[in-house]
Amino acid sequence: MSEVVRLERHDVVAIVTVDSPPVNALSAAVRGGIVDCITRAIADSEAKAIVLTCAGRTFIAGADITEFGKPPVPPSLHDVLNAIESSPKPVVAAIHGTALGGGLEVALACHYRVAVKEARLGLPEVKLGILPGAGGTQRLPRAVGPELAVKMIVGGDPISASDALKNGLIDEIVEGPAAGGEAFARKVLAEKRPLRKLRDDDSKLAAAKADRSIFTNAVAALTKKARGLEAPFAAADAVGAAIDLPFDEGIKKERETFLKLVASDQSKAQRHAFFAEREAAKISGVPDGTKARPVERVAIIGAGTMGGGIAMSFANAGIPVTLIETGEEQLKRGMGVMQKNYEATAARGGIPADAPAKRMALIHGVVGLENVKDADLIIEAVFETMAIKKEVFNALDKYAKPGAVLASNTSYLNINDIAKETRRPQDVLGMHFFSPANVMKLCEIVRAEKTAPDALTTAVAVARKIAKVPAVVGVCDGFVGNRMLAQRSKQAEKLLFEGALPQQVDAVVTKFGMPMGPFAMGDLAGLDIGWRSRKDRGIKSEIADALCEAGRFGQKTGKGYYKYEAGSRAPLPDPEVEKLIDETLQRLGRKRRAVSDEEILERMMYPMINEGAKILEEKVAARPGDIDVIWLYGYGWPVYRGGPMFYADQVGLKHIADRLAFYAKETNDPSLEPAPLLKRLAAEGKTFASLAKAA
Ligand code: TC6
Repeated sequence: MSEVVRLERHDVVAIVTVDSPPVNALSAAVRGGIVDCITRAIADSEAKAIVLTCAGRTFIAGADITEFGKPPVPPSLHDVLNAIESSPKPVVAAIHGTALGGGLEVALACHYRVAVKEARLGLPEVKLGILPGAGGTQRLPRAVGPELAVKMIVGGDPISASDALKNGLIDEIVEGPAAGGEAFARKVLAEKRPLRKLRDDDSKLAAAKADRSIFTNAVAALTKKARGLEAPFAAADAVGAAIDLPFDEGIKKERETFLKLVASDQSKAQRHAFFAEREAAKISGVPDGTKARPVERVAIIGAGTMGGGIAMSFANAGIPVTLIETGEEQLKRGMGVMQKNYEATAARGGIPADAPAKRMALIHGVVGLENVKDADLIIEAVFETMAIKKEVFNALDKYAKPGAVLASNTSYLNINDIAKETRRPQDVLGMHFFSPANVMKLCEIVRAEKTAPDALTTAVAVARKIAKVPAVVGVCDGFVGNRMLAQRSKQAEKLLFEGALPQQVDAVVTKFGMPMGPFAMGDLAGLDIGWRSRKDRGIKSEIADALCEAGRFGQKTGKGYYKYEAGSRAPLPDPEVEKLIDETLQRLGRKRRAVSDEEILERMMYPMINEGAKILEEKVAARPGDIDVIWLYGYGWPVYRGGPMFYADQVGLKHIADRLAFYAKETNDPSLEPAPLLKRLAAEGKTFASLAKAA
């Protein structure tokens, strides 16, 4: 039987090693193993000091999240910490990889901490909708002071080993974790250093005790962006308790808040998002062990908004790219936009001052498609017209080296048709980035009919390498995200015909937690694009057409569904729009009715969920969690609502199916009829999540 925690002794130093892949999470077995080994090391009269270290790729990366919500199994994490902290022999944590959450809390209970220089240390619990529940909110402020503690606990981002050393979180940077930890333990013994217990050391709290603004200012800066989230505020309160209360009372408060948060809907949603993101990286239907093709050189075709954003994503990850344009003029313009973009970010303090030059040096701009010849991955980001895409892929077939993965960034077009332009359809797939591509994390990886498994694996691996969140989807109009969004847009427009105003619809959607409503989004994207395309197709949309005929193209003309003051992007409701809507409805012989916020919310969300059900049935998405990931990372769906399919399960599928059937009848709209899969699950009292479990 393989032991998840083992004990050995190198003369006077006992070494406790956690060995529980993949990330040494604190499962019941690991907790039990640590308590057992620490107890045995204390009992071993030969051992004078103890090192706690980990095998594999990382130090303990946290509590075992899969155990949350299940009945607790002893020993608790508090029992583990007590066993360590109360040890009469010094315990040294030796850290490599990531010491996160409960992992860092274990280290904080040790008397000393050392880490290798690549290590990262953090308390990311807020990202799971909880707070550090094993003393982290009380010990970390005592280790590094409340200001940095707030930053780490309320913000949730880890810090580097060198910052940890600078701020007193670790005692030394070492070469290798186990050997370094052992050497440090010998030093502690030789120098007869005392047992340092953070619980007993309030020295770093003194400044904030005297001037609470140190703490409140740090909290204000971090909670600004936490709209709708419960955990960051609760975490801030818990750190406040470290300043205001004795240690044991602070721990009690932390524990109470932890138990409340871990049972909350928000935390369930955020934990779902964590696992859904990791599941999404696993491609269904691809044989186990399928290896990604090596990608050393990347070429991007088109230096427009999308191509430039994609190139920046690679440069941000330190990967050189060749950016190809058809002419010097276009190339110069594209390179200029990226340069300006980087400079603006640096001026805001978002990246170091020398980053723009360093990153631009990684983007090699050239003219001519023949420059793709050395690339292992080629991403096409030219105009969204099938004829042009076909032309490009035709040429790529001629110039690209054998085995190169050929990706299109199309957001709607049929990848099967694009692949047919080449003699290597097995190498062709979609990599649909979202605008602005250097910021948005989602990448829909589109699997075409003939895409080879290893081409898909390559695209997923590359996306992760440039810090994107990949989700594999099938071919259909708009793929997953935009196909669902189209249903929402359709209902948004219909609501205006029935009596709602743009600001009412948008307010309901933003109150739900989306960053923007459909009309503000339309103004941002520009209303003229849709207008032209409707004209080409001979389609009418009276209100949107009337706006465009009045020269209201959105933000770029200072007015659209809203008006905008010069230099501002803040949408302001405009009585002229209301008048224009009234006139249009009168002309069409329609009467405005009062539309409730509840109806707006249901008609914004449920049709998208219905489309999601169709997408699952057609197997365009493999799992409901993949759809959630797409909405979380591509459209700003609030993480505390877990994604549309998770949200649907919370609301109840029967309710959603009933309401859709109701609206289909009420508004005479057959597209709102519940999808067969939704109907079936609703009738069986099941959830979308049950499909993932059955798969
Ligand atoms: C906490 O500690 C609270 C304490 C209070 C208690 C009172 N549990 O991300 P990867 C799995 S809260 C269970 O692909 P990487 C993951 O699902 C926790 N499983 O790897 C995946 O499984 P799969 C605070 C976990 O190298 C596999 O490990 N800690 C956990 O890109 C590999 O994961 C955190 O929030 C876990 N805690 O990144 C840290 N962590 O292979 C969460 C990972 O079956 N973890 N798995 O799909 C991370 O941020 C990253 O996993 C990483 C490694 C940076 C540790």
